[in-house]
Amino acid sequence: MIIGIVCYPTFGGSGVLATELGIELSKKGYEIHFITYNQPVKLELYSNKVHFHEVDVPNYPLFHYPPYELALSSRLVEIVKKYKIDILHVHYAIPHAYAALMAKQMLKAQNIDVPVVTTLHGTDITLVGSNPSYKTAVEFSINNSDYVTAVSESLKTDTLSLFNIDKSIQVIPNFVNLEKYNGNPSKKNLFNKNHKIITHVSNFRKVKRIMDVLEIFNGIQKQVPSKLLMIGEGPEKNKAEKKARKLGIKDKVIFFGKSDETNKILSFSDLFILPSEIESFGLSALEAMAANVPVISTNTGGIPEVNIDNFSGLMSNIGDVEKMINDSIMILSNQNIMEKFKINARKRAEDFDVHKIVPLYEEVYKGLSYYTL
Ligand code: GMT
Repeated sequence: MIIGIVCYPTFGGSGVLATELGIELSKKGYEIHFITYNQPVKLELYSNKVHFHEVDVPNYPLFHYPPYELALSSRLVEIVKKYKIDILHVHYAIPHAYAALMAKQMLKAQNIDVPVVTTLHGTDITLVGSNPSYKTAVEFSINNSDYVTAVSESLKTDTLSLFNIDKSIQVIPNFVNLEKYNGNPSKKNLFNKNHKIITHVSNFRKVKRIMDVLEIFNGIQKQVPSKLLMIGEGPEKNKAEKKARKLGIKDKVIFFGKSDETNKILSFSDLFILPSEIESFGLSALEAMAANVPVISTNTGGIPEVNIDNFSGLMSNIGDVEKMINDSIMILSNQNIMEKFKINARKRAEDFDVHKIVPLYEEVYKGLSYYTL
């Protein structure tokens, strides 16, 4: 089967998931074509089963906003015809589902029928998609996709409550490749052996509550010698650097920037912090758990479907920094408790093993294949 994947080529969870999905499908013999504006960051074109097609958006002085959807839909038509794509799988509704449906219409006019699978990831629904400026188009895109999946029950519920949806939505959770997380903890030598390593990975947007990460770490380091590794880039980063200075913990906080080696950093981490305000799934928490790292998180959105309270980590209400400090100290200061959480974290991550979840997408593709020529 030949599958076209449309995604954001960035470090964001939806792009990472889509890229890993394409790579995994290619290993199973599918021919995969990524169609997006840059080569996805995690994509190595190591196989003749994986192809990347760039979407070029020519600029023109008249355009205040370069029309990416237009360029993407034209490129999709071209690629579907040229490579005889059987299925288009688009990740993140805005604008990918919309562009794919336009492409589908254009192809229909040429007697080519290509099914569109849309996977909803989170902010395309909860934050951006439900904005009145986009809502009508997002609703149309969901209702007119051939198949719709969401990464958590929570996101499915949000979608059904925020939009008028007459399409059924299947929950297919995100997955993790556990083999990538059999790291080498000796890397801990990079830091003082007596220091615990606390890690946070995100795109540093407001919804991630980066200031809470720093407050929590500030509380922890007063009682447990530790370092905080902040991985990622985004609008809140400058503010976070200032806050670390203000709290007097600048020397204990390391801002790594973007990294495609989070698996290695997680392999020598002791605790992962995710105090998000909105989180449809929390792929970064799952990756931490795969690396045997317990998760201190909020109980918002889809996080409770991933992190099990008092098993793989501990959960708090949004903004309950005090509880998150106390929970962290409780885990970090008792070796036996920490070991138990570490083992449980990995055990829970195994429920989301790539080999369990990818077949669910394959079932979806096979169910739609009667459409193909
Ligand atoms: O978290 C972000 O802001 C990035 C965003 C994305 O689309 O890349 O992540 C969303 O999709 C991820 C993959 O499905 C989920 O793990 C994240 O929870 C979700 N983010 C939010 O809901 C805020």
